Amino acid sequence: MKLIGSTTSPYVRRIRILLDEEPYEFINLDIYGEGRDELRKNNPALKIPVLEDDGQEIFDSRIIARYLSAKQGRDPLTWDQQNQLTLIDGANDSAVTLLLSKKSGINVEEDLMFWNLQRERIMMTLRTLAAMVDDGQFEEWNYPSICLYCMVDWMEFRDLVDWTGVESLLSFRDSRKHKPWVEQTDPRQP
Ligand SMILES: N[C@@H](CCC(=O)N[C@@H](CS)C(=O)NCC(=O)O)C(=O)O
Repeated sequence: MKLIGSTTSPYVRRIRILLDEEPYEFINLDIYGEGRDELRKNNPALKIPVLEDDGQEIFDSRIIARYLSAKQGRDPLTWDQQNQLTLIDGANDSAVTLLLSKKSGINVEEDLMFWNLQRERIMMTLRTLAAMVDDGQFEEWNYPSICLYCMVDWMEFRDLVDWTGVESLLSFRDSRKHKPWVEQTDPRQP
């Protein structure tokens, strides 16, 4: 099994944590630099992660998680858990858009419809997820919790969010820092 990704991507990190003790090769690419040709060869959508297993290529972390879950004979996620993933992915995608825009030299703090929509989605989603954390919905260390952890930790690492009013998310993150594979996959490490 081979996982193509990067050490900084929150979508790749969730799969690395999910893979746990599973033996696999990790290909760490700089997708905006010298690793781009390799990415072009592996995913026409030009996104990471990509999983390769027994000649089968799988794109998108959500589908990779489904593939691994089926392979390991685990129960599928409930509809409520699927909704949690949709919320996490929505906020995470908007945050990636903000980061790439910033890296392109765009001022994302400007009062423009597109940036306002991204910021509104991020904050509304984070408030909903914080309430779910307070309600005990992320107590179990399962795939939705892993995804929430990776998103919160990445947003803090990239300094993309004002955490006022959603501090529960940081407490959630802080209390799970020592879970298996979390420290080894910290994006702050080289
Ligand atoms: N829905 C995808 C999102 C993956 C994604 O956006 N990955 C980012 C890295 S954090 C990426 O490859 N971005 C490249 C780009 O947007 O050009 C998944 O869950 O795998």
